[in-house]
Amino acid sequence: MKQIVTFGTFDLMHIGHVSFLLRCHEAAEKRWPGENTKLDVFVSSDEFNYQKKGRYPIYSQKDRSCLIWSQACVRDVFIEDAWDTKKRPDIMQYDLMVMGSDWDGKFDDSPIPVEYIPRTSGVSTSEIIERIKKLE
Ligand code: C2G
Repeated sequence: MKQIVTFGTFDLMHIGHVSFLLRCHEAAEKRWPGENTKLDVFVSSDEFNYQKKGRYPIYSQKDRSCLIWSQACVRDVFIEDAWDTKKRPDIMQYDLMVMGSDWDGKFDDSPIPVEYIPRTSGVSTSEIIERIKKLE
C-alpha cells in the first residue's frame, strides 16, 4: 500500500479539484502498478488562505474539509496552516506528494518525491466567483 499526500484550499469545490484528486491516485498507479494507494489531503486553513491569496475562502475550512473528506478517493483530511507544513517530520510517512502543474518545481526541496500533474483548464474558483458576480 502506498500513501500519497496533497495540499490545497479547495474552495467552492469544483470538477477541477475532483479530477485532480482522482488523478493523484493515477499518478501513484503509474509509479507503482497494482499497488493500493491511500490519499491524504491537507486543506488550507482560512488564515493560511488569507496569507496565500489575500482573501478568506468562501467556504470555511470546516466545510472545505468535510467536502474533501466526503470524496471516496480521500482517506483522511488535515489542516495546512503554513507553507512549512510540507516539511514537518510526519510528511516522511508518505511515498509521494502530488501537486497541480501550477506549482511546477515549487516543492522540489521536499524530503519526499513530488509529482506535478496538469491542472484542469477552463475551471477555477476565481472564475466561478467572477461568473456569479456577473449574474447580479
Ligand atoms: N487544481 C487543478 N485544476 C483546477 C484547479 C485546481 O488541478 N482547475 C489543483 C491545483 O493545481 C492544486 C489543487 O487542485 O494542486 C488545489 O488547488 P487550490 O484549491 O487552488 O489550492 P492551492 O491554492 O493551489 O493550494 O501549499 C500548497 C497550497 O496549499 C496549494
